[in-house]
Amino acid sequence: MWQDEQFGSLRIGFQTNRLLFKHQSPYQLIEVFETVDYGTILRLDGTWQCSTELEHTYHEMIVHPALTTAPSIENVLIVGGGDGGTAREVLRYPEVRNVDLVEIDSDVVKACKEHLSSIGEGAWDDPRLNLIIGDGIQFVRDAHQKYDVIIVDGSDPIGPSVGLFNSAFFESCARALKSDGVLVTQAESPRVMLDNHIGLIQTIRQHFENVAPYYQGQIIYPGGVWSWIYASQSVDRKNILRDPDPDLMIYNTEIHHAAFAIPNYVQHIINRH
Ligand code: SPD
Repeated sequence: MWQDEQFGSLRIGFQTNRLLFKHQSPYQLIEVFETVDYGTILRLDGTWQCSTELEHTYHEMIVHPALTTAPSIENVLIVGGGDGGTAREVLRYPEVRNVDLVEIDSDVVKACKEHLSSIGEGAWDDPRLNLIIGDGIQFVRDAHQKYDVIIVDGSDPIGPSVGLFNSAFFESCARALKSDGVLVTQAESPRVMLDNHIGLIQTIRQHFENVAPYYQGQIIYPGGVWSWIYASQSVDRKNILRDPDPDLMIYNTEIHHAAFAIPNYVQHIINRH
């Protein structure tokens, strides 16, 4: 049986063996499928999130550009990321002392721990991880401490993640970050969600001095190429301070520098604003 995500007139489909889990949480429809070739896959409100076989690119790219360049990485906040993959990558660094992971939907965490457990791996049992079930937007707004790194690993700007794309949220993030902290957020497909992508760059520029989108291919999301945004007040994203783990599947220092190359069709629009 084929299952897909439909994005306008585009479909991204997987051949699946069976449905493992389906539940309407207070926030979204959660579905988990066993695929024929790509492991177990999570779909939220009809949109693919991660598969056990194809998740590494996304989780490595959302984490390591920030974690290799931020001057300090002791205290990290993850907003979203209920599958545990982003936490797993952050916790590779022995310098990390505390990770607050704020996920709005406890049912996503439950489903991922049960059906996609290889994604979170040991992260869930790591004493440095502090899982908070709650609204990440409110959490950042009320944050009393300052983080070294904030990573926003939400879904698309619909449903529970819509507030993770607006100016007020990034204003709170700027306040909750140290002056030499680094923020990274997932930033949609530049190819088929160009307005969202450009809009997010402009929004984050209202609150951070240095704002740079970066890119990498993704099989499971519409458009085939995905993006993240790196933002800081003072940190030089080109200055890699820590060696990446050589066991990573994709991320290395050359990928780091290459990923920040901006395609012309994006650069031309950025130049006009
Ligand atoms: N179109 C879906 C974008 C989802 C990005 N977040 C995925 C969560 C993986 N931790």
